Amino acid sequence: MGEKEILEEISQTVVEGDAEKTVDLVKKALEQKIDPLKILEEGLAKGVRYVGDAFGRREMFLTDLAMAGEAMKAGTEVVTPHLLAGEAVAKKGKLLIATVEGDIHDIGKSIVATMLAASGFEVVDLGIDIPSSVIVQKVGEIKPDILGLSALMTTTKPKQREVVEELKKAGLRDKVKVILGGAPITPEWTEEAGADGYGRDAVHAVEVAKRLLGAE
Ligand code: B12
Repeated sequence: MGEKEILEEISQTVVEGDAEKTVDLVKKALEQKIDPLKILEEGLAKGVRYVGDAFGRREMFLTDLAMAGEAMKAGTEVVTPHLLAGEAVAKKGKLLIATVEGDIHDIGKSIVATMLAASGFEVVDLGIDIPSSVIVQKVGEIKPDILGLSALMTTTKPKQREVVEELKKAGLRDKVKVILGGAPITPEWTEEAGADGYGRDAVHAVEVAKRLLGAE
């Protein structure tokens, strides 16, 4: 199987929600030395986004979404160690990352966390559904250079702005750069929320984080 076919097949098995088959194919792709990032974006994520869109059009159901999510997660677990296997990199800074309150989507956030760790950031991942007050408290404790906030739903993205506002109230806003991410996030929203940057995907997130710290 060529690269294109295998990536296509991975995305298809995610759509079908077949975690076992997805894992097998991901292993096969890695054996064939296909770029782990391509496996993530053009294989796994492509499949899960397809299901998300079909769910949005009510052509697929919550169980399909859940199964595709599980297949994506299983595949991601096989790929991520390979992202980290690159050569040693200089330490760049500390990143605190969380999915905002009310939101339990964690696949994209975890990929971003892994990519940033692979690029030399020290990463603290608070997890999912984290209240703004807890995030702000952790910023005070951990003193990260960058705070990453993930929100996958239009209903939870206002929480990103809430965190920025609470950082201001706590006198911490100028001590940390805030980057946003998640499917509904746009540059316009980033500005509206008062954040410093936004990452379209994990590769872009690394670029933006480095740029904000002035480290190339
Ligand atoms: C898988 C999935 C689920 C899984 C999540 C499993 C898990 N462990 O995460 C399950 C089944 C649990 C789920 C549940 C729900 N979901 Co859902 N889900 C999805 C789906 C299909 C894919 C998300 C995903 O993993 N994508 C793959 C990853 C790799 O991409 P990503 O998350 O976008 O992340 C990338 C970038 O955005 C960026 N990024 C992400 N985070 C960050 C953070 C930073 C700091 C940076 C810089 C970058 C960055 O980099 C990532 C890597 O490239 C999306 C569809 C979509 N288009 O997003 C719907 C979607 C987000 N879900 C949706 C809904 C409605 C729900 C539910 C409410 C359904 C329900 N009725 O119960 C619940 C919500 C529960 C809750 N309270 O959060 C809607 C949201 C609609 C809206 N209001 O905006 C969507 C858009 C589907 C749709 N079209 O309707 N979901």
